[in-house]
Amino acid sequence: MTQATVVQPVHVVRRDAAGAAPSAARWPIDAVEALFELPFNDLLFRAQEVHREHFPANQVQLSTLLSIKTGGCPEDCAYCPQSVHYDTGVEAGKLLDVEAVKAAAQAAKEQGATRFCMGAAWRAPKDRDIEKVAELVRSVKDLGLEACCTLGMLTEEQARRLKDAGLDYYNHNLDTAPEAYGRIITTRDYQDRLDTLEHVLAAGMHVCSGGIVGMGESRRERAGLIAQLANMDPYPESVPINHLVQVEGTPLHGLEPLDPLEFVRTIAVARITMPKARVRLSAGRQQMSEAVQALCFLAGANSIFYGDKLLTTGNPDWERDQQLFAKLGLSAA
Ligand code: SAM
Ligand code: DTB
Ligand code: SF4
Repeated sequence: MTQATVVQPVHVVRRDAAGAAPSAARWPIDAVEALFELPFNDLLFRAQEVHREHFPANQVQLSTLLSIKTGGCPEDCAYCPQSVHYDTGVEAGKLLDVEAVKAAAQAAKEQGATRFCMGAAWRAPKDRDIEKVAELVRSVKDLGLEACCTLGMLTEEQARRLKDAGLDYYNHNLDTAPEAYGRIITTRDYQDRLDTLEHVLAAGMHVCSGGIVGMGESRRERAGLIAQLANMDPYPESVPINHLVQVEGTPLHGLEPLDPLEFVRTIAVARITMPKARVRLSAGRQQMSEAVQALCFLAGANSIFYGDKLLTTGNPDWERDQQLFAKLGLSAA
C-alpha cells in the first residue's frame, strides 16, 4: 500500500521535517480509510446520525450551474471536455453578457434554486475579466439568490474584488488526493489550488471545494482527498462530490466505471468527516439510477446541481428532480 501524505491544507499545522502527516490533523488518512472499510450499513448509519445531528433530515439545497465562458481552456485536466488539449467537440465561446446571465438566474430562481453558480473555463481570470464577472455577480445578487463562481486560480486582490461585488461562495476543487494529482493535471500543482483557497478565505468568502471520484484512483486516494478537505481549518462549507462524467476525447474516457456503492461510501465519509458542510451530490447524476441517488441522500448528501445542464454535459431536468424529490419525500432547503 502506498503511504499517502497530507499536502499542507489551508491553515492547518504543517508537516514535520520528515514529511509525516501532522499528528494534529483532525482526520488522519488511516482514520478516513477506516471509515471507507466499515460494513456498508454501519457506514450509512453513522452518516445518517451525523447528518440528522446537524441538518434537517429531508431537506436538500438546490444550486443551478451556468457556464459563463465555455471551452478553450489552456489547462490539461484529464477529465475535462473544455481543455484545448483534447478534441471533445466543445466549442469555445466568449464571456456571456449580463442579460443572458440574468435570464438564466431568473429561470433558476423560479424553479426553486437558491444558489446560482457561474463557471468559466479559465486557468486564471485576468483583472479585466474580474470586473466583468463582478457585474454578473451583482445581477445575480439583485435577484435575491446566493452567488457562486468558479473561475480558476485567483489572487487575493481578485478574491477581494469578487467579495466586494457580493459573491458568497467560490468553488475551487482539490479534485483528487495530492499523490494522484500529477496523473490527472500537469499544468498546475496542488499547492496552486490551496493558495487560491487561502485567498478566498482571506477575502471572507465561503469556500466550496470538493473533488471527483471514478478517475481510476484507489480507495486510499479517495480517503486522501477527503482527509485533505476535512483537515482544512475551517473545512469547506460546501463540498461537491463529483462522479467523473466520461467525455469522449478526454484521456479518462473509457475507464472502468467506479462501483456505485463506492461512490455512496465517498459521500458518507464526506458527511461524517465534515459534519456541518453541505455535501453536494454533483456531476454524474444523469448516469446514476434513482436508487443510487437515494442512497447518496441517505449517506448525507444535502445539495444537488439542479437544471438540465452542468457546464457542458447533461444533468436531470427540473421536472425529473421534482418527481424524484416527491418520491423520496425531500424538500428544497
Ligand atoms: N476552470 C476552473 C477550474 O478548473 O477550477 C473552473 C471550472 S472547472 C470545469 C470546475 C470543476 O468541474 C473541476 O474542478 C472539476 O472538479 C469539475 N469537472 C470538470 N469536468 C468534469 C467531469 N468530466 N466530470 C466531473 N467533474 C468535472
Ligand atoms: C463542481 O464541483 N462540479 C461542477 C461545478 N463544480 C462547476 C462542474 C461539473 C462539470 C461536469 C462536466 C461538464 O459539464 O463540463
Ligand atoms: Fe480548464 Fe477548469 Fe477544465 Fe481544468 S477543469 S481544463 S482548469 S475548465
